[in-house]
Amino acid sequence: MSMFCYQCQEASKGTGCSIKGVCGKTPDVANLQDLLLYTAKGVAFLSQIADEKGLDSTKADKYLLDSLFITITNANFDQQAIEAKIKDGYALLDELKAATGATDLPDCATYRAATSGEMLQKSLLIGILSIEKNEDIRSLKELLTYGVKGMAAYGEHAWNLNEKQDSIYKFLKKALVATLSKDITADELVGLVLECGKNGVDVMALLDKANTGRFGNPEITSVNLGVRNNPAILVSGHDLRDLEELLDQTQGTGVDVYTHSEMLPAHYYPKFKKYENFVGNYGSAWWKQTEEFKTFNGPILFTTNCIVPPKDDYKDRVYTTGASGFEGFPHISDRVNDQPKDFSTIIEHAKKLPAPIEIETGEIVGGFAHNQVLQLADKVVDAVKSGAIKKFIVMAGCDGRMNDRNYYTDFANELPQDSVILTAGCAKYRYNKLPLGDIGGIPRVLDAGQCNDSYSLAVTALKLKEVFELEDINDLPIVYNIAWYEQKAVIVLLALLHLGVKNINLGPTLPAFLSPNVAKILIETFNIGGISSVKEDMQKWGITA
Ligand code: SF4
Ligand code: SF3
Repeated sequence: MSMFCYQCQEASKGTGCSIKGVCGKTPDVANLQDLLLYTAKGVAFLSQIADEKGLDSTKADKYLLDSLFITITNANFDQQAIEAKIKDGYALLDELKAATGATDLPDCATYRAATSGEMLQKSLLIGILSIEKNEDIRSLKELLTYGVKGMAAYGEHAWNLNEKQDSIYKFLKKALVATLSKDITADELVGLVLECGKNGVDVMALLDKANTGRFGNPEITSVNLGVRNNPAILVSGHDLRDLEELLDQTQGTGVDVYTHSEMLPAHYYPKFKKYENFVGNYGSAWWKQTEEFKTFNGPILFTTNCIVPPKDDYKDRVYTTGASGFEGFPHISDRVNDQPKDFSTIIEHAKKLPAPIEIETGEIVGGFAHNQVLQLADKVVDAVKSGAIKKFIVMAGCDGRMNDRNYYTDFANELPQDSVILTAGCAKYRYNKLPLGDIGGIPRVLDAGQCNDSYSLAVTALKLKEVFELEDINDLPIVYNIAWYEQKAVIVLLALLHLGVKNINLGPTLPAFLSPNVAKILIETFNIGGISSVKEDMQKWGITA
């Protein structure tokens, strides 16, 4: 076994990647990510002590967000960048050790590799299979760790927009330190997993505040799928501040900007509508990038995951920034003192390249985040009362490349006319271009936004519960058919559980990191289930034509 990772839905053979990642991660990159996580745990340990002493934790908090984000599926494949982050961690550990005067530290807080070779050697000793032998404890520790990784990603976007919340970083440290414990019990870990869900709600609310505070409340918007005849840059990932700065810097240059995959919802925000060169959305979900980037012709900017190892025909025009990285792609440096990043290289590059080739035409409609849906509340309530809407189906989460995800397209197609899909995340690309029509002017696919905007779906559900004067959120006519892929979906799931949502169906497969006993706890406590065939599931969930 040259590596071990089972954090995403595409884990090899449904159990884990042990030779090379299905995502394209090499063993060295996977192992160094393990070492980065290990170093981050050391930082969390010392930073907790610093917190107790009332010392400033800004640097450690940011380090933890960055380094956890780097280890998320498809975010960073750049060995040198990961090594550099580990070294930054060593410097920070030295600082924290000196500032706190702490002694009796765990290995992750004291270990320092002197060379790249030593890093790789050490990384082989600290992977999850080596450090936790009990299958159930390991499963719970990883569930918690992945939840925390998802939190870190959302926390980072909020931080970039200057929205910070101490309790979130404190929990993050508490969770990471708990995974170091050799005698923590399964019950204690279950408690932390549930607490993680609460912090998941908090971090998504914080990001919602950051995004809406700066860019306005998303509103119903038709997004163009076609192209114009100008050179252009394609922006992927989730970071709206990066997009804003790029748009500012492309003004008057003759370069257009398009969104890809999870960046699509940027079009729903009022602030982004003022940019005349912000043309539309190009292509679909992340995994289609190897086809779509070829025809786009211009440079592509990744602000976060999901990167697929590139094909030769476009690899010389891909850039990364933030937590994302790939060996050989130029990386646009971080902000210094909150000043905008410098996107001039990618803009100059775009000017030399031809305009995108059109791959589709038409428009898609989105922008149904909580504020917009609440404005439509009367209409929605009337439609429910009159029986025009009988069921809402939450189909949020991630898309992925496996064929069995056709299930979600078939499911959307088979739904009766009196049902409405509530979506968020890149899962939407499985059905957002289908001609599903509307119910009295309410589209049958309501897209709230990015995966973090699953928060919006929860706010909408809570509001409906109030309007219909129900005791329990589970009494609403809502079915949860969630698709997952990476660790942000884990925090979304834990957040929904915290809000009291039960009967969530998770697909296309249950996580490889759930041991049979841990899966049993989730099934018994929350009635979480998997999916089977469209027909059987519709029957099971009482969806009838
Ligand atoms: Fe495998 Fe997923 Fe881990 Fe990549 S992130 S190595 S595909 S389990
Ligand atoms: Fe998508 Fe990667 Fe999960 Fe943000 S872009 S939802 S998979």
